[in-house]
Amino acid sequence: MKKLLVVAAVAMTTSFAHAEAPATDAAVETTQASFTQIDADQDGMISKQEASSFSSVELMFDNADSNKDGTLDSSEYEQAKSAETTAQ
Ligand SMILES: [Ca+2]
Ligand SMILES: [Ca+2]
Repeated sequence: MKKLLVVAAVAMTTSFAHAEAPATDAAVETTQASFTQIDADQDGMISKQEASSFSSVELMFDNADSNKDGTLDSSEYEQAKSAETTAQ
């Protein structure tokens, strides 16, 4: 009976030793999506529909669309992004 306890104890410590190391979550900066990330169909323009997947982009969309053609090109996007970070 005593032997069985020892075996059980050894089995327990072994399983603890093999416990997985905590997975390190790669800290991904999600605050600013890149233009190519937002441009889902890769046509070089961010449509309002594409922007709607990114709330931060959707919010600034109308302001960012300086030529009011309903889409953002990369320069409009970059400009709006830098304007946003320099604001306040
Ligand atoms: Ca697009
Ligand atoms: Ca535009």
